[in-house]
Amino acid sequence: MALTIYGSHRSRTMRVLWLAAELGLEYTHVPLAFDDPLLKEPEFLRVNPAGSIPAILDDGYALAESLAINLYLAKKYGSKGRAALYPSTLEGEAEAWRWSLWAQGHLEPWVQRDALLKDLRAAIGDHGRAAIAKALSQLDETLARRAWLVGEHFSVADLNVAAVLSPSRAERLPLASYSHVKDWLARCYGRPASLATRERFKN
Ligand SMILES: N[C@@H](CCC(=O)N[C@@H](CS)C(=O)NCC(=O)O)C(=O)O
Repeated sequence: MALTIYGSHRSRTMRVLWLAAELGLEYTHVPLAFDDPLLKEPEFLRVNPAGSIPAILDDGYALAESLAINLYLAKKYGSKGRAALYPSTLEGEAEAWRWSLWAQGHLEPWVQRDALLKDLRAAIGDHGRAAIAKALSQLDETLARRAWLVGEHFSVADLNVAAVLSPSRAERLPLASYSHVKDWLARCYGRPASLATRERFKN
């Protein structure tokens, strides 16, 4: 197996680095920053035609989109064992897709860093805040009923949604009103692989 992960940890690549740590994967890390001109050069565009990070090359297979990368890696390398990161049933798999797509479509656009939200706010008014409240309420109601998003243990679905609510984003959100989300995030980010990844890529 030869896995290369492209992207600085100061980007959405962090969520792929976290997942790789959960799986104990070995990889080559190419820490390109989001504004590195190399992202728009032919060599990188062959890996990701969108010219953005994260992207991976796994035994010659190129893939982009952080949450898709995590689903792919979790399915390929994390499908076995009692606490498998990738759900073992068709329904569980569908739930992992559902939560990942939900996080991408209904959560991530609204929890972008403050600067971006500030720029958007003039155009969107309070809509962004209402959308965040709606998404967090939905997540909180789900987590009031169950400890993890899919199945009985932590899975790639939890990682993908928690990654969108990264600590730097979460600290700006009114999480005190969403105690189940707050507790779940603490459990996700308290995992040894998360702590180790954040320690390893702290600078
Ligand atoms: N939806 C994509 C977003 C990728 C993205 O926007 N990446 C940023 C860095 S976090 C980037 O590379 N921006 C530079 C660019 O798009 O030119 C994902 O989740 O991977």
